[in-house]
Amino acid sequence: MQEIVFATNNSHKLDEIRSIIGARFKVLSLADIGCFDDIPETADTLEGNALQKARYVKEHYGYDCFADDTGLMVDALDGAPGVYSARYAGPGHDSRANRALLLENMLGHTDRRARFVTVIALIKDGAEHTFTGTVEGEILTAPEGEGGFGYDPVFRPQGFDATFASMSPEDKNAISHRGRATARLVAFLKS
Ligand code: ITT
Repeated sequence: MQEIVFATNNSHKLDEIRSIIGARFKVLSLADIGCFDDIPETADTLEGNALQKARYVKEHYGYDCFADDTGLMVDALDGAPGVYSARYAGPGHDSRANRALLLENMLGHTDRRARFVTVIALIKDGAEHTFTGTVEGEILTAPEGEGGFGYDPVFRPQGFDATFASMSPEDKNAISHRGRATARLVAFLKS
């Protein structure tokens, strides 16, 4: 089976990607290759950050790999938290605080439209490629559901009654930003 490194420190992302492409590729984690670094993520675009993470692993560890960067773009907040989604409520990755700040900033807004965007950057055989996936939806006024991670409890995808956090992992992956970007990655890897 072909091996590929997924450059992420987010175990939820790793689980999602493995359940999407695990049958075809052996997806190695950063721990699997002995990388415990705090990989810099200092670009101001999703694509820039995804490339930065993938290049770091290639340069320092020599593996072909891919990385994703994801943002939640909220129309009423002029696209925030966007590329700063991970640290919206301050340094660190406190999803509960990020969700609370988002709901607070959305108080009084009737336009609840938002979208998740994932950009996956792949470095393979000396070339760089990017794949994007998007899902439209809206921000609820209170969290719903126990599953998922990050902003999932406050995001309801268009055409569904449930938040991502209320869906099974399979149902989320079938329509999600990461699921769509991953489908493009897989199509490329197969071609
Ligand atoms: P890596 O950079 O190590 O991959 P991260 O958690 O920092 O992991 P991102 O910068 O891509 O990942 O994530 C941006 C934020 O968006 C972060 O707060 C995540 O919890 C959240 N997020 C990412 N994917 C999500 C998803 O599918 N559903 C809900 N929230 C998500």
